[in-house]
Amino acid sequence: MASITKTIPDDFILGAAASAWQTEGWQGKQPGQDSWMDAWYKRERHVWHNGYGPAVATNFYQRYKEDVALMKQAGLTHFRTSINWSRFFTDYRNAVVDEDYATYIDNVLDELIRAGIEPMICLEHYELPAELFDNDGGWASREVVELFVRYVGKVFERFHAKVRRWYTFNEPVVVQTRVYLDALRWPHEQNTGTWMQWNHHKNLATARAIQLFREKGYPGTIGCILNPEVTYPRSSAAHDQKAAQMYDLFYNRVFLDPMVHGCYPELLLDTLARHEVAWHYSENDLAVMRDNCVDELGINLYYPHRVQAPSHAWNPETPFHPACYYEPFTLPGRRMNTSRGWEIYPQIIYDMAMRLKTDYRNIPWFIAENGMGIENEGRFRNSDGVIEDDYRIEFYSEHLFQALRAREAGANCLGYMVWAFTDNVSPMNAFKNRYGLVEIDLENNRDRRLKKSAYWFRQIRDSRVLAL
Ligand code: BGP
Repeated sequence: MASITKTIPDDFILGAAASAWQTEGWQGKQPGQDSWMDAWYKRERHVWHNGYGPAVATNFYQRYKEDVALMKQAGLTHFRTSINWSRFFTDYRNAVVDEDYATYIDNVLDELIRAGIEPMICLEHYELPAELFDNDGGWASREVVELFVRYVGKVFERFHAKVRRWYTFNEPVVVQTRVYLDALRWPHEQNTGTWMQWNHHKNLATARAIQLFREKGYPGTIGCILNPEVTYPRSSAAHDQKAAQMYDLFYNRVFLDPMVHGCYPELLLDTLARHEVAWHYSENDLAVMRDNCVDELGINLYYPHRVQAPSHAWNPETPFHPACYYEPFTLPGRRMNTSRGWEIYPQIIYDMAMRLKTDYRNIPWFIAENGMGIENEGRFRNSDGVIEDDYRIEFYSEHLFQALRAREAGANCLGYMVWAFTDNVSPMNAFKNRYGLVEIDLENNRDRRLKKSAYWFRQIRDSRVLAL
């Protein structure tokens, strides 16, 4: 059967992503350098996978040279990871840099550059220092904004000659949504005001980091990695449309609008005020945000979000939760990744691209994460020991196809990065779901082995042709 092909433009990024916390491990870490995720893993033993977790992770800290050689073999043009804020200082409040950790970052960057792979650096990806969460209330505190700006200032100063693409946060909406809207994690308190305060302080911290970056005249671009969920209403009926509009407002636009347009949507401000949600901002904050929008966005996309109008009326006596406007809808007959419980619907990439084109001034963006987590991948190992992950190749091909199609339709799509380069630690279940182009063999000294998808990646990078 004839296949459909697409040419991949020469300047199109073909990369893979990771984060410091999910790969580095605790080797060389000083007391007091836990991130809030480390602290959570220490408290909640159930999230470890057969005893494997962030303590050693993939041991990228000691094995980065091996991994960079594999990146070269797999043909990556770019590699995205983060710097671990919780390890960057031995004293966060006085900004005393941990020289060992800073030297390690320097070495990683040098190794990537020597291999011809461009580093893209995120400044926070699960790495808020535990102390600032436990003692200061995390991003509810204005002090944390100041400490973050000081941290990024030190990072820019040190590494600006080696990095041309910076991102303030990875998925800034997620943590406070799990903690303060869904009350799934400590302190198990539902509080929409605290949730909005975290959002605001992360928006402000992004604008302040951008302001600093530009004032100092550092070369390159700065943005943020967002995970807007493409939200589809169950039907075209007005009440379902409204449900999708409100989910989009509270989950997506709360970051997209300030970062790209420099202001919060009126509807968001009005809705929060109407429900008497307590959060604070100053006119000066809004001015800084207005004047310091992102250069580009990374977009993490995995699955669609489907909603319908709520089936029960909201009880006005209970604290306000945005879910009073929507509830999840399950599409009958949907395609699923059953390991992760996520619907597979590649059209999300095209639909998001068109949204960014029309509603967000066609800002430059790239797919910063897209991937498939699978349990027990060892069952797909062939007689040569290689995991034959054809399901992942199919998943990547279908999603990359939509990104290329969107680019042909005028979207400002700079590239496509898979999650993840190697298998790594997932916050909810450590190593249970494997995402990598490269296997980490936990039972055998964490040996690395390219999966079939890594050979596929190399082949499309060399040919610059994608065949479906
Ligand atoms: C994204 C995160 C990644 C990664 C991925 C896979 O939302 O940015 O850090 O973990 O999801 O999800 P999970 O690890 O929960 O399976």
